Amino acid sequence: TGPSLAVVGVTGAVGQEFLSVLSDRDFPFRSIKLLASKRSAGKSVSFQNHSFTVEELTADSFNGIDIALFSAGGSISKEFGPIAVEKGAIVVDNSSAFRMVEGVPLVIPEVNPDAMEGIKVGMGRGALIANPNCSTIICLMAATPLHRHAKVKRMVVSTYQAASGAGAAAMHELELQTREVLEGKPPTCNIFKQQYAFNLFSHNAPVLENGYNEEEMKMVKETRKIWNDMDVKVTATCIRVPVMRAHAESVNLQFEKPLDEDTAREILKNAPGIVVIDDRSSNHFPTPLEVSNKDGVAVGRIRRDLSQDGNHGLDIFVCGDQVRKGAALNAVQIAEMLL
Ligand code: 11C
Repeated sequence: TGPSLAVVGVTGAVGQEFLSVLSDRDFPFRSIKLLASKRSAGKSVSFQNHSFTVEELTADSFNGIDIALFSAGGSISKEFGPIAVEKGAIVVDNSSAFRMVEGVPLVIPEVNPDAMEGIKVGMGRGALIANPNCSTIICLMAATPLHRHAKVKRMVVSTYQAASGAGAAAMHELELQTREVLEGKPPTCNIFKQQYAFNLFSHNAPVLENGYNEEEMKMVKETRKIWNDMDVKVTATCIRVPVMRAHAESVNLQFEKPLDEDTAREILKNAPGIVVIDDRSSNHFPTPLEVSNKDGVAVGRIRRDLSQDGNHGLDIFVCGDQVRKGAALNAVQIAEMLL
């Protein structure tokens, strides 16, 4: 029993994580179709102790599908997302293709579940729901409970983003380069144009005319849409660091109403999906390694921003698994709300 599922882009890092998360959460389904490009079709993928053959993604793939989880890049989503919807599937899309399209809910279940109200399996038509960018999800998981309490006026984010955000090939490149550099060999640069191991650099997304890169502008625009607040001021600097699969973010918040750090810590301790790691005496705060392969987003370094008047500013440091809460877990949580 349960819906019929399709996973599009199953051989990618997020695609594989979809399968782990579906298993871990005992997601109910009556059938599952594993889809990928022609290049990967025919490969066998193991899932819940069964071997599945990856099928080639075509327009016919979505006949009879209730929920389709997409993570195969924006162009595949643009081509096949609308076809799946036309055939009656509810598409949860991990790409940036539809995020800013009016009428397409952009959802973090802990933050704005209301945005997808009324969309359910069995409602008799297909629909599109977008999964936000990983950096946005991880940031807003921590910022939203505070925003609800004291209303954020301005948010300044600096990210330290892992290799996984650029896919399985980038993770492989980081590992390979690390070995090469240690062995005194020149590093192989296929995915990134510069040395990644033992280095860091501005996010690889294209730089726009305003000087921001696309990743940074996603944080600005997606935050406004998710919070349904076109006035909130957001600025971001996104950096790629040589970490395998969890993003870290420094977030500076300016509030409309006062919010002291003890109250903020209590709010965060009670927030769904958040783990507070904020031990000043032992200098123990969130790290990417501690959240890797975990569902929870960790928050620490919770402190008053001394540069702001009274209790109107806070600094926090956030870490979350990019592949899990930043992508696959968030999408599967959305799918759970469709049942
Ligand atoms: C990264 N956030 O870490 C990117 C990857 O819009 O879904 C995901 C890009 C997106 O590099």
